[in-house]
Amino acid sequence: MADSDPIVEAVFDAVAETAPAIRDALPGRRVESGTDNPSGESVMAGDLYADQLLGDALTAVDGVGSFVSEEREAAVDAGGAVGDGAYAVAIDPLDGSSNLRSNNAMGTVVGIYDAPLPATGRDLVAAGYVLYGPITTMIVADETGVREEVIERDSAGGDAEDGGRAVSRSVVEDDLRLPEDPVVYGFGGRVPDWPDDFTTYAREIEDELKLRYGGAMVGDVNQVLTYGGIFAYPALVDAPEGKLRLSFEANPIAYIVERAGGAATDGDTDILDIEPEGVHDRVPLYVGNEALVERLEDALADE
Ligand code: AHM
Ligand code: MG
Repeated sequence: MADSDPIVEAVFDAVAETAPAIRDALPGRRVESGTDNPSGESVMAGDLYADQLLGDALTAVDGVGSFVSEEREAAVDAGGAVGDGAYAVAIDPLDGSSNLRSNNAMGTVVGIYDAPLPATGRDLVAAGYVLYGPITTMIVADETGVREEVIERDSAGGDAEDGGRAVSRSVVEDDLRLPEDPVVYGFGGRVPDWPDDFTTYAREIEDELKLRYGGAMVGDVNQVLTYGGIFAYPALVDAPEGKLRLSFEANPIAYIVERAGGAATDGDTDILDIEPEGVHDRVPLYVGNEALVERLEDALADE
């Protein structure tokens, strides 16, 4: 990758350094916290803990002017003027946290915007996610491309020489591209709740690709990045905006997949061009290999 932006690097350092602590804290936080988030969903104890750790770490980064989280109603002012040298960082602290009970994959999604939120995905300067799988990986995307890193706690626990950093980031893939021949698909929501035009498209895809759906967007999108294919959390008959949030989930994922050579749409418009009304807006998300996303747009336009 080309010389990277020091603020962006500092944000990903902070996320990487928080990841092992989040992971360690999960075993005791697999229960509901008793509160709802601004989207009206029940929050797990793990969501709250991850939100707290990431909020503390990211608001301490020089150059982060504002911190916005899926779990918080309002932005946290971190000092510095967003759009004038400072960035707004949006996170989904624990994406797929309903997988805590069943012990399946989860992640942390990060979007770094050069504009106060709500903003469009065109204001992203970088985006990424941590995937808490059998190993902890971090996908980092900026204007130069996409890379995959493995995050590990240093066995020495950090020392004075490296500034006390207790976590290492090792690049394992420095130019991640979507494979040209798609292999997997994963579509969210109950089939009876899908609109007919999407169901017709899904029936075609089922004949061509292999189902991989794990209920955590980060895990499911990582399969698409690895093997090629398409992930969707579609518009539903009773929820035309789908489930996922534009600022915290859809925009960062669209940015990553587009930088890796793929495409992302709400069914009609490139996700990155969508003008939000509020920071917790939801949007249908269809993301993956360009040809599959184009076919999806055609299928939805036919109705
Ligand atoms: P969350 O951020 O509250 O965990 O919700 C988002 C998650 C996504 O990771 C995933 O794609 C979707 O919700 C799964 O929903 P469902 O359980 O309806 O399949
Ligand atoms: Mg999420």
